[in-house]
Amino acid sequence: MEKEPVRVCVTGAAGQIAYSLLLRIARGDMFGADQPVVLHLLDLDFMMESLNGVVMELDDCALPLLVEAVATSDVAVAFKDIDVAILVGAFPRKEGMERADLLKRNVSIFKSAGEALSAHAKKTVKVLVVGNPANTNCLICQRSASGIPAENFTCLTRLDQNRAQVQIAKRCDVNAQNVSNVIIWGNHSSTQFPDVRFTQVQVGETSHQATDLIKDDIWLKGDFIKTVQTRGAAVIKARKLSSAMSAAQAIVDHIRDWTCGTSGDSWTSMGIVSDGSYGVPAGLIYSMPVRISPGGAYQIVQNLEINDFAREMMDNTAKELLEERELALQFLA
Ligand code: NAX
Repeated sequence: MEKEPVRVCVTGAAGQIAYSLLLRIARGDMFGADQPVVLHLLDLDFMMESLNGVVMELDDCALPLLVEAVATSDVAVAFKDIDVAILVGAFPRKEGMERADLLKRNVSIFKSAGEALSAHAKKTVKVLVVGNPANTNCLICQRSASGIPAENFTCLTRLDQNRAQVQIAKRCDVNAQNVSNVIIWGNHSSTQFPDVRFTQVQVGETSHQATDLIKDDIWLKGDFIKTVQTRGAAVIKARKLSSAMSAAQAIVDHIRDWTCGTSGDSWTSMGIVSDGSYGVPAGLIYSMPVRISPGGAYQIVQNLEINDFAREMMDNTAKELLEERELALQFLA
């Protein structure tokens, strides 16, 4: 018997990330080749003509798993009974704009999104915030969504993890698939800490510690971290547009792992509500390593050794998030 469709809302659905993402969801990359989907596509009023064009294209793909694609600028329609919310739409940073202004605009968007999720979505809805500043937008959304468990709110740091994984793979001359257990700690910003102290690299039949294979602490603590932290800016400089294809891939990876679970002993990084583990202030949305069971329950990977270098990096990104939170909460009142 055919499965019940999964209802997935994507906001910012007329934008460039969505353009790379929607086909991936509709053809089964996110939920599997036997899982029908209904797409709820939300964008602003003035983008409806463009969004209708995207829906025409989705129709024209003649996809067996796509039951329906609904284009709307009404959150009540967009969030009605959804299982998954992928919140991509956000107010973009404009030239000369102050950080406080950007936060203010986004607090208003993500407060409304949280309230609307609470009013219209399933109480089990899984929420992934992509729009920047992703961690703090997620925090505002989570706090505004009464009746939905805090652990259902996550933000995207998988793109950072994928970027780090590839840097290590290139350095070790292996495929990215052979690199596991990279961690992204903290904010999806240039203060994030890509941590490869526990990363494994499979070479042939043997698994090695990445640090033993690479044997270059100066690179690992220097250029490697810098490259991952500033990769988004490097893509913008080259493409004159921000990452879209790779962001879509990371969104697919994040939701697929959150739905199907991580495999074996491996873990992945997600921005989640901190429970105080590793000395991260409770309540912040902070990227951490998690193991996920099929269905979506996740646990923070515990008992990883935090040395002085890691402590400093983790505290630095937490400090930035605390400042963002303080500013954002002023606008939430
Ligand atoms: P685009 O400007 O191409 O698209 C954004 C879309 O969102 C537009 O169609 C706009 O009309 C819509 N929108 C704005 N406010 C909305 C609202 N309140 N409700 C519904 N729709 C709304 O941006 P795109 O390149 O798709 O990027 C979207 C967001 O992702 C940005 O905030 C960007 O900074 C962020 N990113 C986050 C990443 C992450 O890893 N967390 C990586 C990629 C990306 O930089």
